[in-house]
Amino acid sequence: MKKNLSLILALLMAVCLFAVPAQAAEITLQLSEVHAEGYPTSLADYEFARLVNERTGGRIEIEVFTGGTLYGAEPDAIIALQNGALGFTRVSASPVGNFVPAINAIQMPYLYKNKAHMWAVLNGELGQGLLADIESSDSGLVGLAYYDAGSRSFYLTKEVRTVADMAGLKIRMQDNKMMLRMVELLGAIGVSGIGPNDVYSNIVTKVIDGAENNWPTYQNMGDYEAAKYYILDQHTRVPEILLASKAVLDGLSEEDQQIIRECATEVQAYEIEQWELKEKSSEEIVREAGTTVIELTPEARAEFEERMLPLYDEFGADYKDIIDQIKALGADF
Ligand code: BDP
Repeated sequence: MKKNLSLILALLMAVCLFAVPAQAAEITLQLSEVHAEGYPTSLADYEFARLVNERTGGRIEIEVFTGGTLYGAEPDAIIALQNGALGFTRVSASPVGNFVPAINAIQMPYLYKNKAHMWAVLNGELGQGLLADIESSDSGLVGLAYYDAGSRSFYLTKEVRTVADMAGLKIRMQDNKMMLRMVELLGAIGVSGIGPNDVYSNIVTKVIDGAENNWPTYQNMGDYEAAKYYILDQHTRVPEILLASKAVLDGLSEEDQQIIRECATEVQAYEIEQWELKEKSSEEIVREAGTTVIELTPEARAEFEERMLPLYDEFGADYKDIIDQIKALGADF
């Protein structure tokens, strides 16, 4: 009888333990992402949120909003960070260049020999120094980590094999003055202010003749169904950046800030892994769909590179030292 009673008591206690609701988060922050569910950066956002939640014992919850549902235009998400209206956003380094011009130094055209060169720079002293510059500038932004986004190429509704073929084409560019100037140097017309989720409809309605991006975005946004020429000029490698609001971070304890920084850095390896898989599968999908993938002749490619050279003086002069060091590092790759 006694034995039964203690068994019942033990059972009751176990039930009570499991019935206690999970501790509600003390702090809930939001993260804005333009990509759809399942895209490498979206997966990374969720992993970041999961790690932060776990390491703060459930005290901090990060709600991830994908597909641009919170902010469809990356500059708007960045401004929301500055105002403290948003906690985090994962964006391309490109729009960050309009807020922190030094960030243009890591996304100059034809800067890196290859992906390994880029990662040596980003995860080395130069890249980490520039990431820290985001925070020490008066931008109100904190750069937490870089993620991969491959290389960007033009995609158009018209066949382009040389710079001359670019004349007069209307091309959607990211919201970065340097990128707009880039297409101007090619004789085309840069169009900004179009969020990545609206590129497809703007091609279909002929507002633009195309845009530029990596394989995954070209495929995932469905743009490859509207602009059927992918010109493999690979003009830039623009990494992704996970940004935080300085105002929001400052409101957290030192310990929590530290956890957030560590988790963002840790997620980089995971994002790169997911990126590699997606880059391959996207390229396959695009090629199988009958897209005309144009490999430029070495001469044509050299012409693209040459025409973009003035950007180094116009936008890179203040960071010449850093850019020269980045280029010098290329000798090892
Ligand atoms: C993609 C980036 C995304 C940008 C988009 C764009 O992942 O953050 O918003 O390009 O072109 O590659 O706007």
